[in-house]
Amino acid sequence: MTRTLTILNGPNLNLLGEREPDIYGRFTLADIESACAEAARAHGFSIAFKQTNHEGELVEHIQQSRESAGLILNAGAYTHTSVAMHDALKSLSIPIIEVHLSNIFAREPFRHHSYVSPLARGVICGLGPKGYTLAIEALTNLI
Ligand code: CA2
Repeated sequence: MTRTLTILNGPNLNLLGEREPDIYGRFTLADIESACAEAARAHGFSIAFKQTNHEGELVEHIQQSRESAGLILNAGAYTHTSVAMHDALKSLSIPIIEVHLSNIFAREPFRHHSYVSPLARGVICGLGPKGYTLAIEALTNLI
């Protein structure tokens, strides 16, 4: 069985560390990738870590993730809008963990609905970058 975990990040997450530090902190996406690689390695896994600002590309990355052992997904704003992403996730049989840096339930009402959550084995939000490494721990236990 493959020992790769796919970690996908949606729109604007490439801007981490540049703006809105009050909401998202001062770390960059590269910092998160390094922490994930280290956490995965400790459990005997490697990672395929990706970010896209495009909905169709996110759908393609989700389709390709079927080759991996599990998926960690922070779909950014597409979490709240994308039926195409929901349909792609529905076609997967690998476990999915949904992650958000911020607590989406403490923010605007339009962030309270997720097209990912009904298809996820678990949801982690509001814990900043730690949410990603917690998701790796959970996922490696599930696999
Ligand atoms: O809290 C999260 O992880 C989110 O997925 C982040 C998304 C937001 O639309 C979701 O509701 C919750 C936004 C990511 C934008 O990231 C930025 C980072 C720095 C500067 C501007 C945007």
